Amino acid sequence: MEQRIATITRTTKETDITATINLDGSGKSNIDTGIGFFDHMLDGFARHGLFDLELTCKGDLHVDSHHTIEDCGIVLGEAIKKAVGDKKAIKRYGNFILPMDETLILCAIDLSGRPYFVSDVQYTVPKIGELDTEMINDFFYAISYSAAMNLHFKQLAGVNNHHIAEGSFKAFAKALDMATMHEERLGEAVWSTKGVL
Ligand SMILES: [Mn+2]
Repeated sequence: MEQRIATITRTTKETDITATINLDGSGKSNIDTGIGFFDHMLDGFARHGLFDLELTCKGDLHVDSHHTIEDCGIVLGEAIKKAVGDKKAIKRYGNFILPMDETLILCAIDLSGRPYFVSDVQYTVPKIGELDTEMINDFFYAISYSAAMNLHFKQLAGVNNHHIAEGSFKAFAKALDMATMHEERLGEAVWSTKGVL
């Protein structure tokens, strides 16, 4: 099987980011975004999706966290898109309902080639550690657009904001792992009536 590894580097006046993802990894990660809680979330994403992920970001955190988090989403989405490649023989759809104590988060993905993002996940505090909670949906929105995926989140339950955030990143990891898995019965085919995704 071809290696499904991709590296993306993106440099602007606001951020300098390099990300490498291996879709067929073992959950190893090396993350440094300058935002501790965000690193914790991306570490959980790699571990629970069994992706290997290296991501470093030098962002303008003296302004605020907006550029760093949004741009990390853009770059991670581009890396996922490149690593998935021609989408031959992948399951395409993935979903997971992830419990974390009182929290329950549903994530559903279609690697359709068409970006669309829907989420009703809500936070009741402005910050978790140094992460601005309003940026979490912006992060996933950026991924859905740059990876050209349809991405849905439903918050089925949740009180603790740390759990809601972590449940979302882990549910996304599990759903993406499922969507990127190979389906042997497809042979070399792409799972679409159109023949391409
Ligand atoms: Mn945690």
